[in-house]
Amino acid sequence: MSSTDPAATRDRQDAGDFTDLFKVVEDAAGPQQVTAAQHIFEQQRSRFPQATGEFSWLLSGLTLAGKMVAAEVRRAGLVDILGSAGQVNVQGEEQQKLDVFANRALLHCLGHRGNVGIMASEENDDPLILLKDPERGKYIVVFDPLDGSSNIDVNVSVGTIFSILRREETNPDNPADDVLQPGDRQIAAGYVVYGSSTMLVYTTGNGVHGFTLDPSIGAFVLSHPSIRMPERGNLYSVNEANADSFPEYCRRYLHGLKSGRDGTVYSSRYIGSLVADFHRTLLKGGIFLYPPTAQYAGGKLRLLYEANPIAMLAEQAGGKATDGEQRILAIQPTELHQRTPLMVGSHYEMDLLHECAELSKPRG
Ligand code: AHM
Ligand code: MG
Repeated sequence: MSSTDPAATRDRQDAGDFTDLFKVVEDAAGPQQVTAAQHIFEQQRSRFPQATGEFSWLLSGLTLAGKMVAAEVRRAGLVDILGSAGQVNVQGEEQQKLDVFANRALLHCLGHRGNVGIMASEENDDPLILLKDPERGKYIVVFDPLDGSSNIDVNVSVGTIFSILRREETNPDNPADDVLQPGDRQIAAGYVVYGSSTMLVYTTGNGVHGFTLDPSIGAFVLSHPSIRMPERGNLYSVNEANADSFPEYCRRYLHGLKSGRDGTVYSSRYIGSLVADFHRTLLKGGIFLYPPTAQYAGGKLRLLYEANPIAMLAEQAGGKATDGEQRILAIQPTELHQRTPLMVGSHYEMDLLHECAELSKPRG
């Protein structure tokens, strides 16, 4: 039967399929900007027709928190001036440091969704158990509220990173341990980067999509649909001040890139904010590395709320992420604030790194 048949249209709408209705609206209104809220809802509707909308509701809590933090980051210089004059603002309230503000914004926006069972943040020692009943609190959200916050004072990009897990009640006596799931079990991951513009980049396991905050309407607008990381790049990103204590295979690898022996002239870029360094790597290709160092023998970055979400985004965009030995997403965490080495980037550069690591292993 034709899709214009009124009875068939009615049946579809009764079944919750409003495609015809949306088409009528689009024909009448012309092409419109797609907001993050619309995109999230559409993705859920088309992939999980039985979905209740709860997950979209949860994600909208994250976009709201992102907007609140973006607004505060924009005022950061002014807040500092007021803060230095006695740490009290004009309303008589104590000034909050931005990372404390960002943490509170996320806890507030997610804590009231009604479906988040556990939240865990870089800023809190222990996970926060909101709903003990896993049927009601069926999601776990883990986040770094303001990654790279030491860069705030010098006006350099910072970001918020998040990872969403389904609550699998495996530890009834100690629900906090439900957070300790390998990255492969993430059902969504993303970040907001507060840069020259504010961008939200997220995945629910169906590609990676980027949205730019349009301050004039206060909405994230789809600007980078279905992002693919280039197969190969010409940038590497690492804190070279630590190079003397990197594992030997990393030093050899970097030396190889710099030598130009495979015909590519590499440049180095290092911001010191993981979100910003990864965002560039995602769009331009190449590699980001934070290997083990003398100071951080097990790596510096945190597995659950830095490496895991970044690794899911990288893989969804066609790139790779490892700790030098195995896929980041395969690591079984044992602690909430566990650290890991992180190497993430384009296929070509990651395969080359893998070859160097294999060559360095003792033959036996
Ligand atoms: P933070 O979460 O306390 O801000 O620390 C993590 C940051 C990452 O954003 C960045 O990749 C790394 O630390 C930079 O470390 P270093 O200054 O040692 O190069
Ligand atoms: Mg961080």
